[in-house]
Amino acid sequence: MHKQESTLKVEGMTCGHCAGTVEKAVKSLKGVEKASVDLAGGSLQVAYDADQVGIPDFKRAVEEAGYEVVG
Ligand SMILES: [Cu+2]
Repeated sequence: MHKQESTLKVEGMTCGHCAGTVEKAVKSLKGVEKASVDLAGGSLQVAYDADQVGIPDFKRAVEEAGYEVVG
């Protein structure tokens, strides 16, 4: 168990539905404790166990949901 928090910049989210879709996609990954989108800031904050999951997984999940991680 290696708890970590990261914030990613996500492009393409325009409303609460988008935010919910992104949160759900990332939360479904094993090892993710919390995923929350700041729609105004275009960012996604994730709390996770770095032994199980990491930024490349979040990036893939967001992109599969139809949005783009830009940083
Ligand atoms: Cu939307």
